[in-house]
Parts: sequence; structure tokens; C-alpha cells
Amino acid sequence: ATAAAGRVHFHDLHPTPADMRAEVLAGLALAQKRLSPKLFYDAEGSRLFDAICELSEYYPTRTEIGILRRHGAEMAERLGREALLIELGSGSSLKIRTLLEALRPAVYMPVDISKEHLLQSAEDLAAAFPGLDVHAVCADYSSAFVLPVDHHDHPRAAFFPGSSVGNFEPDAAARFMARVGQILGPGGRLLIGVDLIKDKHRLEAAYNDADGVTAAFNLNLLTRINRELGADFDLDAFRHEAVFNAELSRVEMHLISTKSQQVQVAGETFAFTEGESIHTECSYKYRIDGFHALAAEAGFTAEQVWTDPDELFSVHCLVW
Ligand code: AVJ
Repeated sequence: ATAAAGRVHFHDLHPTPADMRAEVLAGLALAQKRLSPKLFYDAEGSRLFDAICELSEYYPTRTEIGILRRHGAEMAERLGREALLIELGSGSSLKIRTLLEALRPAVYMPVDISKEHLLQSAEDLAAAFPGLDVHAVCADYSSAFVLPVDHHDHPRAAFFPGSSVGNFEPDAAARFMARVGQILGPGGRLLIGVDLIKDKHRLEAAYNDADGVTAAFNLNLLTRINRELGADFDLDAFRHEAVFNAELSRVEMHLISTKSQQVQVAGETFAFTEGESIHTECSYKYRIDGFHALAAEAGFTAEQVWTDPDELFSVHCLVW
């Protein structure tokens, strides 16, 4: 479906069809129970994620924005003006604002899985940047999707900030980036934010904030499943946990059952022992050379990297 609202064109590729049920049931049937981090982003989850980005402990957002502000002109130079600019997982479309003045894209195409949030953000952005052509695409960027418009007369660029690439296992990240490369075509550039390996305490604090916002974000997944799949998770019988797995270079988020219990999900029963976890998210951290090796595996050439003075976070320009 395509609808034009002002200069915002909306393309709904229906990213959350009936298979959410199958996916959840399959994940809960595994020996190590697992739910996909994609499921975090219902309307409430998108709101909670924005709140996470404001937390003092959650350094990635403000550090990346600092890098974008400081080096935006140079980044725009690399990406080229008048491009078809695709943002993967655009959320509230806040970070792109730091680049739009310098970039002046022909078309801005935010892609996000959270429909209402995407629509609102696209409208807000179009209002703030009159003259910008916005094509909002509601889709799951982690599965193959076709661009709803093919502006082949424009060079292509993609923006994938926030270290969202860290949600993929490294081999899946390489496959995903290769797909982005296919969409971009020869000479297309990917501007991608990547969180760097650092002190365990700093990493764990970022995912265990004192206000409990990350805990609420993690637990909201169960609220969503209760509502959308008719499940009966008791929110008081699960607690949030986040730990840095140094061996695998990733922060893992879990929901831990605080007692032995049974839960009904879409007509099926799942048993939990006390202390048993549902693994809900991986957030891989990289070294700069490690990420460049991954980019090369995907078929990209690393052109330039920018970091903050404390080397907490990195933004890379890759060319296909
Ligand atoms: C949006 C995947 C980059 O991994 O840091 C924040 C999500 N999870 N706090 C991240 C998240 C818990 C975030 N990404």
C-alpha cells in the first residue's frame, strides 16, 4: 500500500505477519529459550528505547551523535549529495537530522519495523525539513525486502547507526551487510555506527541502568506477547539481566524466571525452572580492525572511520 500524506509517502511491507506466533513458539521451545530483539519495538518498546538513549549510562547514542556533529561535513562529502539515502531502523529519525543539512539527499527513505512510530517520525522530519522528499518504508530490514521506489538516477547511500549491526551474530551481520551492498550497487556507500569493545563495567552499566528503563524495555517483550499472542507471562516472576560475555564480545540480555513456573503462550505450555533464562538480545562489540574484517567479508571496502576522543564508539564509511 502506498499513501501520500503531504510529502511523506508511506509504503507498508507488513513486517509482522502471522509468523510472529510461529517464531515465538519456536524460540521458547529451544533448550536455551530465545526471543528475537525485533520484538522489542512495538509502540511502547520504541518509546522505551528512546528513553534508553537519554540515560546517562547509555553512552552510545550521545557519543555517536557527537561524532556525527563533529564530522558530518566530511561524511556528507564521502556519501555524496543528491543521493537516495536509506536509513535502516530509523526509529525516531533523530540522528539523521545532524547530517541532513550537509547531505541534502534527493530522497530520504527511513525503514523501520514499528509502523505508528515510523509514520509519526517521518511526518515530524518532513515538517522540520521542508523540501525533503520522504519515503517511509515499514519493513523488517533483517529479512530481504525490495525498495518500493527505484530512483536509479540517484547515487545510493545507506545509514545504519546506533550499532544495531551488533544485534546480528557476526556471520549474519556479514550476510546482512552484503544484502545492503546489493541494494546500494557499485560505488554505493554505507555509513554505519559500531560500538567498540571496552571495560566490562562500563558496558554492563549501559544495559543495567539505575532507573530500570532497560529492564522495562526487556520486560515489555513479555507484555507484548501476552497482548498479541494471548499469553499469560507473570511480569513479576521474571527479572532483567544484562552481562558482557567477553569471550564472544557481546552484551547479552536475558529475562530470568524468578521461580519454577508454567506459562501458556498461544495455546502451548512452557515450563521454566527457577533461574532459567530467555535470551532476548545480543549486542556485539567490535574492535575497529575486527569490524573492517567483517565489512571485507561482506564485500565492502572500509574507506574511513571516525571515533570520539575516548574511543567508545566508531562510525565507518564503507564502499561497495
Ligand atoms: C538498538 C540494538 C543498538 O544493542 O545497544 C539498548 C538496543 N538494548 N539497550 C543496543 C538496546 C538494550 C541497542 N541497539
